[in-house]
Amino acid sequence: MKSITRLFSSHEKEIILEANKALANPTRRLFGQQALSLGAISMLTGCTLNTDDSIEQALMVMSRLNDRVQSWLFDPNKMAPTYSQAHITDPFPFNAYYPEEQIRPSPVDFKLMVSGQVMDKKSWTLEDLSTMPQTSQVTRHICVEGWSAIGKWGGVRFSDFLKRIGADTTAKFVGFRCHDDYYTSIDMPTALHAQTLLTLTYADQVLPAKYGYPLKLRIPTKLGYKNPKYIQEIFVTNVNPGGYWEDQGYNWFGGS
Ligand SMILES: Nc1nc2c(c(=O)[nH]1)N[C@H]1C(S)=C(S)[C@@H](COP(=O)(O)O)O[C@H]1N2
Ligand SMILES: [Mo]
Repeated sequence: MKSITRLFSSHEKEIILEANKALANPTRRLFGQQALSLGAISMLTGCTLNTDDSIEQALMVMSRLNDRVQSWLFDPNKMAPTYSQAHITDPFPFNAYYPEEQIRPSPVDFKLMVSGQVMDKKSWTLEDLSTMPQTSQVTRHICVEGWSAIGKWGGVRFSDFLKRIGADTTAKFVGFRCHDDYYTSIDMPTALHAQTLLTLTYADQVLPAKYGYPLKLRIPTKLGYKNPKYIQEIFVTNVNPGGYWEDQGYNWFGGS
């Protein structure tokens, strides 16, 4: 994954450029609804869409508008599909912003840090987490790069964890900082969704290094890049913390 340019084909860019021309030339505005609405995008975003850079800027603004629409459409009661164990993808693919040989092992004396708008900021060992009620699910992980795979993850329901630490669930965001300097964040309704799990296992085994030891947040209602591995710190906030890919133009809401 590189920049936002990969999300839009040159054909789509042409349409946007055409729309911008139509906006500049009133007679061309008569050419159909689509061009007009795309022209409206340039008005909404305040960008003159005549270079690649300005198109990217406009698309960033659109992506933020799109976040609001997506979070409004998100149904907290709608479940992602689950599968039988027979459907599990073996081997499950590894992915990160670096190759597998460059995985940095997490420290053995690991403690999960908790910060921001929560009552109890004590750190958690894996043992502490394993004393909480555990659940598991077989779901499909969908990567924006064009592959998907089915796997089994187990751990603590994230809503239970948030309740346990006294998180302010009226806050807007939950952010994640990871051992490999990756970071991401999710909206509170998704954090509280019944299928969002703070996982300690993959295929009933302690999470292997490549799948995110010690902790991975598994969110079957979101794309792969919204599922942080190697979690070091979880924080609750009203300021959108962004994310590694999100800050490079990938859609922040990232629903699948
Ligand atoms: N810490 C961390 N988490 C991450 C990433 C990463 O590079 N670092 N990549 C994301 C992306 S893009 C994908 S598709 C999944 C891949 O998870 P997997 O290796 O278990 O398939 O992890 C996500 N979480
Ligand atoms: Mo991904």
